[in-house]
Amino acid sequence: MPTLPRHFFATLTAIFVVQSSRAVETASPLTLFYTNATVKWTEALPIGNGRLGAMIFGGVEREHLQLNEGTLWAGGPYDPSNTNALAALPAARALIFDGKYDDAAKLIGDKMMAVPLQQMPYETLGDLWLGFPTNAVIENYRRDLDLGTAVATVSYTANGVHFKREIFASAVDQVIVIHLTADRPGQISFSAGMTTPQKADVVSKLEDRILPAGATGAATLVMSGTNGEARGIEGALKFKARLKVLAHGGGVLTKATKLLTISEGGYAAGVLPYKWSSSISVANADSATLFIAAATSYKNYHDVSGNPEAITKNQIAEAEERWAISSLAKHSDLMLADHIAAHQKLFRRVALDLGATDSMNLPTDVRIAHFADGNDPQLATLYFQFARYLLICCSRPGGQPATLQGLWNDSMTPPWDSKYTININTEMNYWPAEPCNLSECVEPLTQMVLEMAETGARTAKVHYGARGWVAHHNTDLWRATGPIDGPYSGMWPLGGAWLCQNLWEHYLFTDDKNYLRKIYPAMKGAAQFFLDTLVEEPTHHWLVTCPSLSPENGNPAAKNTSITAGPTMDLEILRDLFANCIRASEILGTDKKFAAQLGLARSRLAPLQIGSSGQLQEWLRDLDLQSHDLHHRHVSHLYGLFPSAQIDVNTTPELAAAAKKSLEIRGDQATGWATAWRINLWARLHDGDHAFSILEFLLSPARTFPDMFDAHPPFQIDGNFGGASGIAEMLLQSQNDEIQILPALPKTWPTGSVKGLRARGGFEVDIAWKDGRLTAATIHSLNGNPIRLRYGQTTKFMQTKKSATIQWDGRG
Ligand code: FUC
Repeated sequence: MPTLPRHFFATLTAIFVVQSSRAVETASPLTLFYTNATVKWTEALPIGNGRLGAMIFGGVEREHLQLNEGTLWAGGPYDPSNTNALAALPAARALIFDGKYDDAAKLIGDKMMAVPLQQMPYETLGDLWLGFPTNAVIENYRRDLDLGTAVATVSYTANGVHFKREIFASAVDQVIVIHLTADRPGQISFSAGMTTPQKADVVSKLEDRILPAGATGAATLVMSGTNGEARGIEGALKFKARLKVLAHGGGVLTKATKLLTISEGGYAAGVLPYKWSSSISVANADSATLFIAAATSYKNYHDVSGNPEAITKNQIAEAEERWAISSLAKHSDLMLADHIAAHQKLFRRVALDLGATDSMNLPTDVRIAHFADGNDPQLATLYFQFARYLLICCSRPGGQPATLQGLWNDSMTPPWDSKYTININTEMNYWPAEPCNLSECVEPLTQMVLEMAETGARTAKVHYGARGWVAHHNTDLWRATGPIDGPYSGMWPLGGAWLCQNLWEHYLFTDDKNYLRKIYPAMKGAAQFFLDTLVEEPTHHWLVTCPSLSPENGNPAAKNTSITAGPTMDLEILRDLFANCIRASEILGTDKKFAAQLGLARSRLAPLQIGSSGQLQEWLRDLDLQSHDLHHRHVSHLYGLFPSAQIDVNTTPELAAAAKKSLEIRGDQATGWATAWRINLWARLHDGDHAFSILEFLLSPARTFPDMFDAHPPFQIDGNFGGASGIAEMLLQSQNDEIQILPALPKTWPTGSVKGLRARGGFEVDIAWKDGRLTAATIHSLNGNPIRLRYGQTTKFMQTKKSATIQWDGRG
């Protein structure tokens, strides 16, 4: 942050003109671009700084930024425990072991669900609208998003004047910045207003103090509001959004009047659902800069005493100082330069080249429609890098983890509340984080799990009379951990245990013992819960979970419920959790006795079983082929193959063959995330061509919106992240102490290279290949661990030194 006092700049006159030439290069191949503006949200382009997000529509006469702030959810701190649950637990178990699954489901639905039955939704902050003079002849329209700079640009020529809007969400300055420029002076005229469906007022004010250096006018719009109640939980948050407009040349004025005639023009709904209250107008400026700051009073899941007024005021004041410094120094643009540097620090770590064709000159939506034609390998690169871009934009240290929609949601009642579904979706969001070299982006997830270990301890005690902690299939901003929605999807106590696996992966990739020390109590608590709640099933006396379910898939032995005991996925997750805890206790030199208990319990867990059709069984009994839905989207029992590595083509070939059979039965096409999961699974089976054929479906209009957001449908970001993870798995795998180079390279990418992928054990790997053969692998050893390399059937064991680089050509 600048150290010079604000008055220093304020006393200088406005002879300093902000340069319109900025160091932004938007012609990079890693650019999404379109030749038309849009009014559809899934065609708008996302920016974000991990906390503030915007979707940019790019209208010529009416620019629209739909805004989000990561902590603006409904409700307030709450405890969803149901004090009737524990008493019903023995009867529910007895019914399940008696085969009376539907009766068990009824009892669970009546007595054991969380109160309230649903959690709190993530909500939109509102919208910024900019109205520009109409009646011009528009030429050369383009809107784009450069993934390499994280800057969105809208440009066009109107009556011979070239206009440009550059928009970015700065993680450094914690504001969204909009630069409006033209290639002739005096051309920037517009009005700005904000609307919101939240309970809020918007007021405008002209600056009553001396203007910052370089500005000829300044004005502010302030939106002040409170969040809403949901499902009986009162809203407890205050929030502010602040728009600052700085003009150069021309003037700024506020008007407490209606700004635009919103009913005219082609908005989807015809008329906007909200009312204006205040607005700002700028007339005939040479250029203008807008800052948007927003914050809520959320500090953490039990503390809502933050001061959004002070936070946003400071953010705007600091942004203004930085802007003035640029202006004074005739610097190109400090904020932009810092923003790009912060983004590139993460983004540039991985470079992927799968080949390039002329298709790259086509608009992105056209390319998506034609990906299956097979002539556009660079679109897969763009899709891969878009996911990395999205993760950087929606999951930065200090913020909230990526929701079902990342950071971007235009609704008060979004699909599945845009929260955290932890029976696959949230875990999938973080699959690319480690292999794709964005390890820092896991921090918000780590923080959330540590907090869930606190709230989940109460759920464990009240619902199960158990030690440790538990979370079911969803959580929200308030870290609610009870079983929600209904028994069919909600009565699944493995959500926390699975999330611990994501955290363990962070340790495996980074080898960071301090991190392990930090997460170990949460891992231990998750395991402790199951030591207390696993029960013996009557047939084989194996230890199983009960009640539980195989996520969202009906129990074939029941009429209309998923409720069962010991679904395969649960036992796979617990096999990992217990093994990880045992390993962690050894590394940290603690909890010997507890580790021994875990070892014993682990050996008694129901084993993986191969069914009569050669498939990996999803349930304790061989019921798969009697499934109510053979092509069900969830492939939960294949967790053991991916993301876990209990099933492996090299070490457990029979189980791998069974997993393959199950995958074939399920089929290739499903919802967005479920399609993406299948890519990862086929990559783990070392069938790159099959994985690629599924990628073709994922990257088609059926599963990818024009702005490249994944289509469940509706929009859900997990498919983007799962898809990028799948591409990474095709090129590099590192499970079971082995670095596998090009384990699932499809024929369609005969020649290419990737730089900067990460492997478990602390390695960074660059790979180049030609005509389908490895030409060079370069392994940078970050921690000096030994490694075994594999290319096809060739393996090679190597000792490494910290910071050493190893070259390998794939020969033994
Ligand atoms: C799980 C999935 C659905 C959807 C929802 C958010 O329940 O089964 O397909 O993705 O999460």
